[in-house]
Amino acid sequence: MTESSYTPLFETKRAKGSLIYKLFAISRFVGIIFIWFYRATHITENGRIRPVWIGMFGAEIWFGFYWILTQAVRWNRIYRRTFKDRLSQRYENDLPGVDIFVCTADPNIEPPIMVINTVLSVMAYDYPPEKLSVYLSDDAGSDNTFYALLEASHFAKHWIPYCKKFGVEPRSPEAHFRLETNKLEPYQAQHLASVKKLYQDMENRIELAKKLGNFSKNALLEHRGFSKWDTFSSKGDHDSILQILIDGRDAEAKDTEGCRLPTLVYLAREKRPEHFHNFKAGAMNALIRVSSEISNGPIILNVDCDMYSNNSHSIRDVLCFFLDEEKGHDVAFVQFPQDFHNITKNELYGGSMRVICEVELHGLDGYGGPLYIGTGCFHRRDTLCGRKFIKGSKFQWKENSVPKTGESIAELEERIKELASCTFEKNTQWGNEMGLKYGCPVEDVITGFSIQCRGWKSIYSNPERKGFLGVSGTTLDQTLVQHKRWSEGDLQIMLSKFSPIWYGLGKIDFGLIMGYSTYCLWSPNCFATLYYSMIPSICLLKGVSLFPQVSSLWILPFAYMIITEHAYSFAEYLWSGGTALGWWNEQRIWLYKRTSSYLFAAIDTFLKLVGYSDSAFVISAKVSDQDVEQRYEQEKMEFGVTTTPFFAILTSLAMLNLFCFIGMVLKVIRAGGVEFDHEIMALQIVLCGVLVLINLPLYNAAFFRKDKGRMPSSVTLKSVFVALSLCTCCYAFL
Ligand SMILES: *[C@@H]1O[C@H](CO)[C@@H](O)[C@H](O)[C@H]1NC(C)=O
Ligand SMILES: CC(=O)N[C@H]1CO[C@H](CO)[C@@H](O)[C@@H]1O
Repeated sequence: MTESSYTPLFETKRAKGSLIYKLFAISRFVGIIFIWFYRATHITENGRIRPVWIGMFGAEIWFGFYWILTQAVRWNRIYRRTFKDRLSQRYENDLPGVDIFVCTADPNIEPPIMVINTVLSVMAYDYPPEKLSVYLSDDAGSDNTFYALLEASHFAKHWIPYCKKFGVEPRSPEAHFRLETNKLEPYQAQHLASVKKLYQDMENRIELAKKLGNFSKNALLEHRGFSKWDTFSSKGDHDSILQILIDGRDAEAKDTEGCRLPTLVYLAREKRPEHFHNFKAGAMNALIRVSSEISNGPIILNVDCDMYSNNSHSIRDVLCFFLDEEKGHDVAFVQFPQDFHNITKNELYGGSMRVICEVELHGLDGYGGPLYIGTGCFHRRDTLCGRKFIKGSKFQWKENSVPKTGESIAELEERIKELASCTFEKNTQWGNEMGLKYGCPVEDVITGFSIQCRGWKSIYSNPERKGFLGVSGTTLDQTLVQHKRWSEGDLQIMLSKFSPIWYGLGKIDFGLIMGYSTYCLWSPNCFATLYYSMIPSICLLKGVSLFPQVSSLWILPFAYMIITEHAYSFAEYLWSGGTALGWWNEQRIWLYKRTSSYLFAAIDTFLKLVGYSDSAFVISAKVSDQDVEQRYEQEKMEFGVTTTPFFAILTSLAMLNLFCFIGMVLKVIRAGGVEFDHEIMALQIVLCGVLVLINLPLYNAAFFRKDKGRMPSSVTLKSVFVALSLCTCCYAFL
C-alpha cells in the first residue's frame, strides 16, 4: 500500500470542553492555595500553636495534593473509534490467531454453569473459528468444572451455528435467554426453543452430577479424560491435567452446520503443597506456555470466568488498534472497561465504578494508556512475554503458527503437560521478565505497568455497547473487602521497586505516573478522611472553631471548594450515565471505603513492612442466599455479617457524628441560643450534618430494621460504647 492511500483503522478524538475544564481546574487550584495559606497563617492563637489545627492543615495538604494527582486522569481525555469494515477489507484473509484465556479458581464461588456461559460466549465470537482457541484454567482442578466444559463442547455445536445464523447478541446462552424473546419470528423462535431445551438438559446434567458427586456412565465411558483424576488428592496437590476437548486444527471438528469449531482446552496446572502457586498470575503464565504449543495465537485475550462477551465483534475492534499500519506498532495491550450486568439502578455500593470507566481511564489513555486491570484485556503475546519496544520495528502477524508434528492429541497433551508443572519455572524468568509478574496482590496492574515501562503503549477501548459484562459484589462487605485488596495491592506497588514514581520516571509520561499514583495512593487517603470526619464534629460539640467565620472573607475559598467539588462530581456522575440518587450513594460508599477498607489496607501494609506477615484480618466467604439477593435488588444496605471488622468502624464513626450533632443541638436549646456562636461554627455544623445525613441507612440498620440484613446488635452496642467514650475523652482533653 502506498503512503497516500493510508486510511487509519481507528481514530482518536480529544474530549470536548477540555479548555473549560482546564480553566475550572486552575480556579480550584487557586482555591487550594488560599486554604493552605489561611491554615498556615491562622494556626497560632495568642502566640500558641493550636494542635487540632495542625491535623486540619495536614489533612488539607493531603486533600489538595491528592486532588492535583487526580487531574492527570481528567486533563487530557481521549476517545477512540474503530473502522471494522476497513479491517475486513484489508485483512479478512490474514487475520491473526487469537487465544482466549478464561480463569476460574473455585467451583463453589464460581459455579461451572456460569463459567461455561462465559466460555460459550467467547467461542461464538464473530471470527474465523480455525483462528480462535479458548483455554480454561481451572485452579481448583475440579472435575465438576471439567465435566461442565465437556458438556459445553457438545452444546457449542448447536449454540454457535444458532448464534451465527440469527446474529444473536449477546452470545452467552444465559444472557440470551434472559432477554425478551416474544418478538421473535416463528422460524427463530422454533430454533430458540430447541437450543434452549438442549441447554436446560445440559444444565440439569451438570447440576445432577454435582449433587451426586459422580458422573453418568456415558460421560465416563465416552471421555478418557476423567481417568486423569485417579491420582488427584486435593485442590492443592495434584498432577497437571491438560485436555484438548476440541482440536480446531482437526478438520473433523465441526458444528451441526458443518462449520469448523474453535479449539477448546481444559487446563488444571500441577499443584503441590511445597510449591507456591502464585494465584492467577501463575495460572496465566502456565496458560501462556501451554497455548504456545497448541495454537500460539499472537493475540491473547484474558477474561474472568464471570465476564461474558456482550459483543461478538470485540476481537475485530481490537485488531483495528493492533493492525493499524501507522499507529499499531507500539500497542502492547487493549483494555476494555470492567462492566457489570447486575448493577441496580442507583448502585447502592457504587459497584459500576462509573467515573473510573467513563472518565478516568480515558484520561490515562491520553498519557500512554490505561492500566491492565486483569480482565477484558487483549495482549500481544510477545510483549506479554517480555519483548522490549524498538522504534521502527514492524511486527509480522503471520509468522507464529505452530508446526504440525503429526502427533496424536494424547501424545501432544502428554508432551506439553510439563509446561504446566510446578517446577518448570525454576531458574527461568517467568514471573519476572516474562509473563505476569509474581509477588503482588494486584499482579495485573504491575504487569501492565512494566510493559509500559519497556516503551509500549496501551489503548482503552470503551465502545458504547459494552464488550464484557461481569457480576459485581452484592453486599457491602464484599465491596469493602474487594477495595481493601485492591488498595492494599496498589499501595504495595507504590512502596515496591516497581513504584510508578521511581521506576516509571523517565520511562513513561509524567501524566501517566500521576495517574498510576492516584490509584496507588488510594489507601493513604484514610488518615485525612478519618480526621476530617471526626475531629470537626467533636470540636463542634465542644465549641472549638476550626474554620473561618461566615462574615470573614476567608470563608470564600472554603465555600468555593466545597460547592465546586460536589457540583462537579455530581455533574460528572450524571454525565457518566448515573442517577442522582446513585451519586448520593456513591458519596456514602466513598466515605465507607476510605474509613474502613483503606484504613485496613494501610495498616496491613505497614504490618508487612515491619515484618508481620499478615494481620488477623479474615476475608469472609461470599454469602449469596436469596434473601441477600432480594435486598440487593431493593437497594437495602446489607449489614448482617458479624465477622467483619469494617462495620464496627463505620458504625462507631456514624454514632460519633450523631452524638456530636445531637449534643450540639441540645446545647443550643439549653443556652437559648445565647452562648452559641453559629457564625464561627457554620461549616462544622454543615459538615457534621452531612455526615449524619449520609449515614441515615446505617442508623436505620442499627435501630429500626428488622430483617436479616440489619446491623447485628453486638456491633451496634460496641459502637455506641466506643463513640460515647471517644466523645467523652476528646471532650475532656481536647
Ligand atoms: C449488551 O449487548 C446488548 C445487545 O447485544 C445491548 O443491547 C446492551 O446494551 C449491551 N449492554 C451494555 C451494558 O452495553
Ligand atoms: C439486579 C440483578 O440483575 N441481579 C442479578 C445479578 O446477577 C445474579 C447472578 O447472575 C442474578 O441472579 C441477579 O438476578
